[in-house]
Amino acid sequence: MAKDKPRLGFHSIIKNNYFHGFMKHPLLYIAGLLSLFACAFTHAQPAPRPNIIYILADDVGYGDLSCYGQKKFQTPHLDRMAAEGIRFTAHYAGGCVCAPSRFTVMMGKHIARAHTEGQGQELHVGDRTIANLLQDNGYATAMIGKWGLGRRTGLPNLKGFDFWYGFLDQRRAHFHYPEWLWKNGSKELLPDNPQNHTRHTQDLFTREALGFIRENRAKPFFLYLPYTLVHAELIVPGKYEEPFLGKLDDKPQETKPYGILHSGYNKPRNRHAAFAGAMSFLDRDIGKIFSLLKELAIDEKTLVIFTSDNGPHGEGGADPRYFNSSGGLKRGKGWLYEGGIRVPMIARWPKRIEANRTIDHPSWFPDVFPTLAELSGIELIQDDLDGISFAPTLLGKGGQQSSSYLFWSHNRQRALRQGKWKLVRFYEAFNDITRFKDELYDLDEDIAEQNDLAKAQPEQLKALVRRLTSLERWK
Ligand SMILES: [Ca+2]
Repeated sequence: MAKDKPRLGFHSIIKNNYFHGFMKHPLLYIAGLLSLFACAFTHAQPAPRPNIIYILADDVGYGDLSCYGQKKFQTPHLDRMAAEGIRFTAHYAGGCVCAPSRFTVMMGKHIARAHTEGQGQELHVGDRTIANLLQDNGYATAMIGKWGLGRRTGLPNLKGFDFWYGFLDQRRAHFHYPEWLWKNGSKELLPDNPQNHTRHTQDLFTREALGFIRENRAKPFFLYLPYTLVHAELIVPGKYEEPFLGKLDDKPQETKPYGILHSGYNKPRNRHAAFAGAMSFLDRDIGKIFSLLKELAIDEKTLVIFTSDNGPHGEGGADPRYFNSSGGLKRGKGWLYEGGIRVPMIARWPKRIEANRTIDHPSWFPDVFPTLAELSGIELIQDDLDGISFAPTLLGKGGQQSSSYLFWSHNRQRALRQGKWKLVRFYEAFNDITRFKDELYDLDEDIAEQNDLAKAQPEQLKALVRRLTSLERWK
């Protein structure tokens, strides 16, 4: 059953009030706002409250996991996670590049209402994240990895995270051997790391993630884990590449000496082996997380979700064509065809989520906020979100509602999915919505978006165009 989401205007009212009084009593004002939100926005229910680990990989394509069809390498821990949980085949990121996509997952709103499209923007003062909600309802919370949602009003500690570690900005996060990382607002120095490659961020993020889980095992926790693999720079420790050397049609490339940050990507010597190695590195750490959950006897209390923020990239030497990283979908990162936005998504929660299921329910990042709220027993009283909880699907219950539409926007592209139909629009110029080309696809018959039905299905096209036109008002 399709459901239109209400729009209450709550978000903008709060935002404007804040700026009015901020200069005089900022701390009091923030405290007041938080209590207002806590009272008006939610109502806590006693139980059950699972731990939640939301793992957001960077630029992992729909076809980059062996349980989603990858043939050139294996991802055994993710495959096992899928076998023990549920695998979504029609889950969408909120955008086709990093930051916009992440805004939608944190805020539960589509890309235009999350007031971002490009990179380098901030969460505003009044923006309420899923972490705010869980924190206010007794969860210990952590963000470990790449934040990318602000360095001032959008700092993770202002957006619901008790603990945060990693990169604040996107640009530095392209490099896996930085000379420092943020830890709760202080710099953790990693001297000589860029030169000597002593500490890969994947190891550091996992170290902190395992530490946070261990430390908070006795209380409900929310761990947001936006890893930076497998985004460029495509440099991983040799031991991960080694199993693939000579096996993936590599032609060794010239590489520069290491040691210069932010001067462009260094190429991996064996780019295919490096990519397969990076995926193996990521997969290994998924295994470490599950091992710890079992060791601490909290495996059955913990929901783990794995997904990716957008489609596969070709940056820094990556070769998505060779690996079929889009899994047969059209294009990849930066496009609103399926390859840019449809992503792998696996959820595992022993005894609550039935094992070994595959589901084609269309869902997307804005759904994550209400889903986690529902699974945590938090009732959203004033629901200003664009997402719809997919908790009924996870738990195998009936009554799953569907969004009446899914919507994406990126530069001069727009895309809209309604049921099986998808409209892709290309504007000819920025800031001119009068000149464009529309394409229409039937995703049930043509998931690869090869057969444009815009001319053959004028009525369907008209229906989607009507909706798209109404959504342009958010721009
Ligand atoms: Ca990304």
